[in-house]
Amino acid sequence: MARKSYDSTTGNAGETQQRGGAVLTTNHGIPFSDNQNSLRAGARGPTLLEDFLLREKIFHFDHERIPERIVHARGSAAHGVFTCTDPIPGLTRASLFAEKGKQTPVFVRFSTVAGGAGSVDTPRDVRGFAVKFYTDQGNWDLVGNNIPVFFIQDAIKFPDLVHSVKMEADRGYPQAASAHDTFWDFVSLMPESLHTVIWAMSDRAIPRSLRMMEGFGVHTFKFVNETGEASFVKFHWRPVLGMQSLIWDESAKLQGADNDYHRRDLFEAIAAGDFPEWDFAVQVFDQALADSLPYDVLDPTKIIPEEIVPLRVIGRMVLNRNPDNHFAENEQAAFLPSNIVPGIDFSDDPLLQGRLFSYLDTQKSRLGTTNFHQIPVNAPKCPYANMMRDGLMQTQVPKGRANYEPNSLDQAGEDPGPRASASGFVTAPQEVAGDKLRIRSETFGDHYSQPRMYWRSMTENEQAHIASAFVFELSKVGLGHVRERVVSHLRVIEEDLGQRVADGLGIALPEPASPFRAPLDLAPSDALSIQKNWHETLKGRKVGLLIAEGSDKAGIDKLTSAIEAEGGTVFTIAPKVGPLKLKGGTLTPDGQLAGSPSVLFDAVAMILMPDQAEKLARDSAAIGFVMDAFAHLKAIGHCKGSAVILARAGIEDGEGVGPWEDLPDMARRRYWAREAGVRDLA
Ligand code: HDE
Repeated sequence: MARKSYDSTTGNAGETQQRGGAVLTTNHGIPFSDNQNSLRAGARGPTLLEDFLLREKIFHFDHERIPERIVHARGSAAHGVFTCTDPIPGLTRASLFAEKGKQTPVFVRFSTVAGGAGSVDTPRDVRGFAVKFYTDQGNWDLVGNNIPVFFIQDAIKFPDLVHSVKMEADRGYPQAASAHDTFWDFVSLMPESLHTVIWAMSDRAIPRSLRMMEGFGVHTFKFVNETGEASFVKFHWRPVLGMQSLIWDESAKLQGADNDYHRRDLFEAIAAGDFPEWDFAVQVFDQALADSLPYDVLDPTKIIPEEIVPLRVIGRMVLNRNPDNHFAENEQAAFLPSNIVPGIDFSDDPLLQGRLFSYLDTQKSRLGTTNFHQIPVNAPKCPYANMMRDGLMQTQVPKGRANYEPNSLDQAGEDPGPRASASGFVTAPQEVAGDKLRIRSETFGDHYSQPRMYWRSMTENEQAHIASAFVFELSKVGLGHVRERVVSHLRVIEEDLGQRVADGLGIALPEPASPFRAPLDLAPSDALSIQKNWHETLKGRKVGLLIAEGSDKAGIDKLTSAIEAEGGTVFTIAPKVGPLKLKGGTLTPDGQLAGSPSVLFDAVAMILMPDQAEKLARDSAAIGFVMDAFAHLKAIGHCKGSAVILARAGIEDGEGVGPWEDLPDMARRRYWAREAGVRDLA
């Protein structure tokens, strides 16, 4: 019989009650009768060791955390489906590309690289773009990034790169930032990093949304068809919403306004049925094409511009389901570049070759067992069987004696277990000969031509952002010789870039670095620019609408439906979050002004009565709301009454600033031409 006791959940004297549906039990199924009090000797006496309910609960809690990923610790994930739209059986026997309309489930994890699991979403950083295809021939993990090149050419440099960019070893900072001595010291001594560094200084490294990033397999891989013919292939993800990025000041402010900006954006979009989509494209080429290029296709610091090898779209990925549990799925997801399916093969890219070892190894230390493939998010969705047995946390119960192969147990009527099949994975035959050496091929020796090509492919604004990012990062570097060495490389990429960065830092232009190979003038590629490829759309864009007591409901409704009709969303903001009396009705705003700064939105609007606008014109949160929107080159729509707020902020009507009725059209873009007037860029 339950004893009378003080119920800590209601504050009343009463019997401990069972709430909710399922019965609360221990991990071994033993039902709890009281989840509020531990077992004591007397109402005010000591807790008893015997309390197995308490001990199991605390024991499990104490071990809730597992080691975070050494890189890419902070990630956001979703489930989805890949559909083949253009089958390519002539190129590969990979079953997921065999038929038009064939669907393959996927799990995708996006990540920042340098920060810890609890760090922020919007630092300047490369983003991971890891896709697990659960094909009917096993899992294929395409573990890529949102930047198509990498910092180093050989896996043996990876620990040095990562040590240099992570927080400095003695002081434990900075978190999630490359703007410090050790990173720039390392890259300035490793000119092979320059191509990726210039991408990382560009707007690619501050994406507006995970839904608006491109993804790349980075390395050259191989396709192998039914007859064993192999070709080279590079993999690309193209976001259907188009690429968008943040302004640097905006991304820094977002780190205070919403640490989870990208994670929330992805989760909310999927929850609202606004599913993010990517086209999947391949660049397929042969040895002759590879031989014709002035760089090596095995070098992961190089791209092949799509003007040279066009992209062929062969599929579409839709992310349509949020994880049910962050830990079980996102944290425990284990991606392995070595997970490859028949019809796809590795190239000899030395970075890829090193990755094939690293990821398998790291899962053992992170997930603690060789059986990590049994965790639901990692398990193949096709049947799998082999003779590997036992190990920590074996959750399967293999039957029979056949745990070795070959065996003849079938002759005794027993199940002999699985056998290798001729249709299984076959490595594409390739002649390999050479001396055993520790050497870097001379074909990997040009470190400046492609950064130069990237710089020349940018718009003026984009170039200014890159130069300013270098200035910002190097201004956080205390070691003068490191700053100078970086600028000495930038001069070789492009004199103008070196000069602008030196001027921005206020240092004399150092002697140029001496390249191993003189840089070439490769043709610029428009496909590399975000601004040149901007999709003018409201889809996926969010408008922050500032309202207050007495605002016109008809106007709010009209603006909201115009934005929503084109796939955008409206977030209403008021000085208080409680229900508001409006002219023509009531409305409960989505957010409070102080907690909803304009950095959270792609465009802003104000629909206010004159008296409320007067009041807000004395509130720095409202002034900051429009000032930041203006400085971040966003559209601002306003009513007559709210003009007083703009006047106080010193903002006049002009391109992208006008009546709220024009906002649906204005909100499709950023106003790059405004930038020179609001920011002193390098
Ligand atoms: Fe990774 N990388 N990496 N990496 N990487 C990891 O594996 C590593 C590289 C990438 O969401 C780790 O499970 C080495 C290139 C992504 O779970 C680790 C080298 C590219 C993710 C590891 C590289 C990537 C990782 C840490 C040089 C783009 C996150 C935790 C040889 C093509 C996957 C883990 C996820 C994660 C090692 C270089 C992308 C330690 C040794 C190049 C997206 O194994």
